[in-house]
Amino acid sequence: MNFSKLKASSQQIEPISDLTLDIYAISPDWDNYADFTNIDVNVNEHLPYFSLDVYAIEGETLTYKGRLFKDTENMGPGYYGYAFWMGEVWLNSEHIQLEEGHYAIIPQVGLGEEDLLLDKLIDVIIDLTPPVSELSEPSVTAVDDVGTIHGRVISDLMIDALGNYSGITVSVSPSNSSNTYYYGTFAENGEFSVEVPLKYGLNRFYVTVHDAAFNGRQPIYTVDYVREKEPTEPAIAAVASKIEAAIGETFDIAIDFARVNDLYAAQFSLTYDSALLKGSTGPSVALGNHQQQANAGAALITREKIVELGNGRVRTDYIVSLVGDITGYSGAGTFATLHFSSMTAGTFRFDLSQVQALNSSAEVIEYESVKNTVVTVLNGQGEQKHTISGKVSAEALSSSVDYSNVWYDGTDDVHKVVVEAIDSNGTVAAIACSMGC
Ligand SMILES: [Ca+2]
Ligand SMILES: [Ca+2]
Repeated sequence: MNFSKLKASSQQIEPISDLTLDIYAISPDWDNYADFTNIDVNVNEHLPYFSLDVYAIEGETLTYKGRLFKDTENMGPGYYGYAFWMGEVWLNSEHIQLEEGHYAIIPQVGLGEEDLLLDKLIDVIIDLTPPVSELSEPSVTAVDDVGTIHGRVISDLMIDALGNYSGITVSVSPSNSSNTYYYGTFAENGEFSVEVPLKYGLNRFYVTVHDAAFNGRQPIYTVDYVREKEPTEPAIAAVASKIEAAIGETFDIAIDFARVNDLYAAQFSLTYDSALLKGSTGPSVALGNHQQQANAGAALITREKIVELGNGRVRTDYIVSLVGDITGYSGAGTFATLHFSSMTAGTFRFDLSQVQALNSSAEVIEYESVKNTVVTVLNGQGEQKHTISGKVSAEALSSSVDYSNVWYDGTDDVHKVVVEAIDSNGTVAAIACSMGC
């Protein structure tokens, strides 16, 4: 290596390097939060003069504010630290405290103009004022169990100095968990949003908006949000088409289900008064449509068995199932609709039991609750528009009579023929017992 090359390389050694602050924003108000910063620098060669000067940054303009540190004792190479700087400088032999503002610390390694090392400039912000902010109206929006707290940070020195919201922190703590924090995100215009979990009932949150120097570190907003509990609907319910019916007037009991996923098959038993005249049972429209969409050509399987309990009560056991390798039905609907009428007045209970639903993997679907219903049949009210008379013979049942209109209710040797009058909409208008009743 010749001498000229050695000289060239030595000139490339920077007199100082790694001038750093451990925090860039301070609030020297003695509250133990960001009250000072520590300054470190590597001195790489003997410096007959070294100072750290502070300039105010106003746009593109740097204005000298004073001297943070000066050494004229020929500083040797090494690693130097200046601890606990709280924003004081020397200016004209006076020790002064800098005001709030955006400053630059610039090292100087000699008294020439070129000795002010502008390329080593570091920013520091002295800030004693909390951000100015507001909450939106409404302050909370919610989707199910996720709430979002909305607001806006209007102004802060940090925003002016940094040109963005990176020096501002919005945090939210739920009142029941003081160590849990949710943090906000900013839009470019300073609007912030914080997602929070919501429980049922009153949710109280404390909102803190602080800057990087921890001004505003106490909550400034208390936000309340009440999440209403959804009324617990019975998942399966016997629902009467009429609460009151006249003697001879038909009414339906629909076995409704709500909010089910992947329903493939179901069974239920409905127990009712043996004085009632039960007509046909309409199959599930929802499951029937689903079957047609998923596997057209196959018909829903339904099975119905009627059991005389002998205590003045009758029980209908009903099974409905989709057919084929198809996914189940999701949504609400009806398992079946049972048609009734009564020739006697009274209050009649319809009680569900043995309710079970299965999904397409033959797993049991849990239900929240099962609800029964009551229908009162009143004397002499309403008028019976449809009169069914005459007699249907056993032969007729097997040949010419339309099965959709005649429902044969019989077990083994007991023959009971129930006839329904169907109106033009396909609605059961009247039910009469024709034989064996
Ligand atoms: Ca402080
Ligand atoms: Ca501030």
